Amino acid sequence: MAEREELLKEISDAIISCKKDNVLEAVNKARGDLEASDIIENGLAAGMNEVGMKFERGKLFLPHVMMAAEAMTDAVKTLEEDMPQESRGKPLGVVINGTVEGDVHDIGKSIVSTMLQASGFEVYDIGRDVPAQDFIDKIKEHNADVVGISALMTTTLQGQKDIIELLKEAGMRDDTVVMVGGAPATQAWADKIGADIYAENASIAVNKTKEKLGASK
Ligand code: B12
Repeated sequence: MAEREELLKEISDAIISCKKDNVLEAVNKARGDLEASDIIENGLAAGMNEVGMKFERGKLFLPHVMMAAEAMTDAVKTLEEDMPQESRGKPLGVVINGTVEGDVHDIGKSIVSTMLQASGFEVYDIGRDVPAQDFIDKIKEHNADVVGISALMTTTLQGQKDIIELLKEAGMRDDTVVMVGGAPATQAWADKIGADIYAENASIAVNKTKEKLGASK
């Protein structure tokens, strides 16, 4: 069995190469040995972070980032098949999860949806570039316990606060657990806008949601 570190590095290097075939090959090689969540967080996402840094330094350009993003999305879809679904009679809670209006970044948000679903939550992923009012309407429609709000740009972060304000106006704030995330979000930001949960990655999001809803596992 190849070393975990070696397999993860191969995956992250493949993402950095921005070639879909390389990514799927490296992921398929690791699938038998490593858990899907490990591959996603420590292989694919690690590579994507590196892509982001190279983009910032002008070493990679937007078309490369788009190719890497597409490869990552496909790889996560493939890995969903490997995730043991924690099947219970009743879901641990109902979650609405989306990316704020004006923001098309959805890779991280979709990973959070996938991991919550695999952990026994009923998840409605409402997509990206979602108007604030749509979050409120979907929470009502599905009688959701939790709303996950993703924002990947400093310019769209404010959208998280807007949704909290709308929840207050609708008299729904006390009945809805608000969870925020995305690269520019921090615990300090979450505290400032009065969110209930901040999570820096999908595994932490699952643990904190379970903790908040009092779910045992
Ligand atoms: C991939 C990418 C893209 C792809 C997105 C594809 C897609 N389908 O998502 C494409 C190429 C389309 C893109 C476009 C743009 N991008 Co872009 N993009 C990135 C990049 C490189 C990686 C993001 C990513 O997917 N990371 C991997 C995932 C796994 O990590 P993540 O998203 O952080 O998610 C994890 C956590 O944050 C957390 N999380 C995420 N969401 C949530 C939600 C909840 C509820 C919780 C609890 C947790 C959580 O858990 C996730 C999993 O662990 C970042 C760089 C970076 N460092 O983030 C830039 C970046 C975000 N983009 C940036 C920019 C500027 C743009 C563009 C404006 C570029 C342009 N000039 O046109 C456009 C945006 C258009 C728009 N209106 O939205 C900037 C934003 C700068 C800023 N102002 O803050 C960044 C930081 C790059 C940079 N330094 O310039 N981008």
